[in-house]
Amino acid sequence: MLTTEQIQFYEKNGYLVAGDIFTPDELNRMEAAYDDILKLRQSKGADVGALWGGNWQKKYPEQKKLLHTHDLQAYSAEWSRVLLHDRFTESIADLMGPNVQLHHTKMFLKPPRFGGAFPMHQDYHYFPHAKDSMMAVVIHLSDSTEEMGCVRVVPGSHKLGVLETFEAKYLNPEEYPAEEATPAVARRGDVLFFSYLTIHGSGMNTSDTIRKTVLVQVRDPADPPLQDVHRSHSQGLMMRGIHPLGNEGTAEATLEDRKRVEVKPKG
Ligand SMILES: O=C(O)CCC(=O)C(=O)O
Repeated sequence: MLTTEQIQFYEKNGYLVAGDIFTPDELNRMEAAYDDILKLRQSKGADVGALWGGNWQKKYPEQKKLLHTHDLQAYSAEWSRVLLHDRFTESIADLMGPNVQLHHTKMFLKPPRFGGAFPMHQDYHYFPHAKDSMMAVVIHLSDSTEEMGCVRVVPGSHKLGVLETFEAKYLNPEEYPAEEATPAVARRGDVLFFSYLTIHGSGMNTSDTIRKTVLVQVRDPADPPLQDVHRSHSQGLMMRGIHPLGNEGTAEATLEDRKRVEVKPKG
């Protein structure tokens, strides 16, 4: 359970790093399953390399691709279990409210010696929702220091609303320099929560150590999507609580269904 101070910190800053959610044994199993998923995907010839396109990359000429795979729960029961893990979902509910629904999962492995960076952005632009309940929950399977390219956030930026994007859905790097953002340094096992309106990105991994994370994107089930985009495996799974609307307004519903739900389009 998160403390009142942690909840207040999240409300004020739009992000929070918290520990003591997973046990060392659980983390070992989660990491072993993470490694197995990546090996399996690579052995099947899947393209697991990712790097965000656009001119922002010119600043990082030496950067390598990240390794990346969506939908961990489609490959591993260990990761399906994480989605229903009591302390994990309880900590999300402490910040979001009692009902927590899955949007998608993805892993990132940032290789040592110049594993790729992320330009500063808001996740809103990838999957806009009516009530902005959407939150990223990043589970750290390794430490994540500044040198390792930890996530960086702009505290309080979730209160700025939806910002204009620049090139490929990121924010103007001149206006929002990654170096000036706050490093969300984390230790193995720590969980980073941030709103999909919080401005964030990350630097390259310039260290000799691999950075391993899994990002679980979650929402309140009563918060309908504004566009039919970014569907993924198990989307709509209830991770905690109940779905107060039934199917209506969820990713499984058709756009026609969603039109019946009162939504407030963003400007
Ligand atoms: O893991 C990172 O370094 C950043 C991830 C991120 O910004 C995202 O997936 O939106």
